[in-house]
Amino acid sequence: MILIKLGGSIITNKEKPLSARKKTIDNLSKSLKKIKEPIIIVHGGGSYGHYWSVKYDMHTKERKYDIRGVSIIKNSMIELNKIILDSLLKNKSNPYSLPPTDFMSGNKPISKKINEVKKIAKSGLIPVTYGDALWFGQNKTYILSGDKIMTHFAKVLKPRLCIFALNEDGLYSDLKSKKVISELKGSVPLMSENKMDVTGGMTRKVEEAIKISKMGMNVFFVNGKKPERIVAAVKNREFKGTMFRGKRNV
Ligand code: IP8
Repeated sequence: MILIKLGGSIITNKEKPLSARKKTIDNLSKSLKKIKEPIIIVHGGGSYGHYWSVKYDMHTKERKYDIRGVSIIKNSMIELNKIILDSLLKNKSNPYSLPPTDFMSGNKPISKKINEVKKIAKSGLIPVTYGDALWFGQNKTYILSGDKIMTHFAKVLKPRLCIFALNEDGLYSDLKSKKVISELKGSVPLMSENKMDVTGGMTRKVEEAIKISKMGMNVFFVNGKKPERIVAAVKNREFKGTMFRGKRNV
């Protein structure tokens, strides 16, 4: 079982509201078709969900946000999800759209439901879920990041590998030379942040990757614009990107 997060910055142009990178998505779909083991896809919000979250000042903290914003954010994520599903279908995969309301109750993941997702993936369908605006309770709502979903799923499903497809070659040891850290041990370099991102961008990804690797699983950061690198990593051929080696009790 492989868990793959398609980052919002790879599937959309974050500089331009509501712009999906359809060609990149198609290339990803074509490569993912070459993976012959069960996969689950999680995707981010990019210039869909994040654009509206910034506009309506909605964040990851559970609060009473503008219900108009909640509705519009949710709607935009369905639109982006549909673009991913259409691309997978067109490229002969069988996606199974899975809104996070199917496995979340408030801000808690429902293990029983997540275990069912594994069965869906094993049947040959590809569950495709995404970061979203969610109901919390008592008129409060919040933004659930796709990166958090990765951790929730990893904890229950124990995938063989967790992949984050990014708009970069991996984590850089310094931003100037763009030298990629091939394996991460110890401290994490500082990262610049994007104001377009309400869920914390790269910092959040690294945090979740560290959590997952501490649970014992390997996490791999790879450039989603070079989807053949995803296939090579899954087939254990070559790891061109940044690997967070799974270790327990660190
Ligand atoms: O891009 C956030 O998901 P992420 C989705 O995975 C929304 O952090 C609605 C902003």
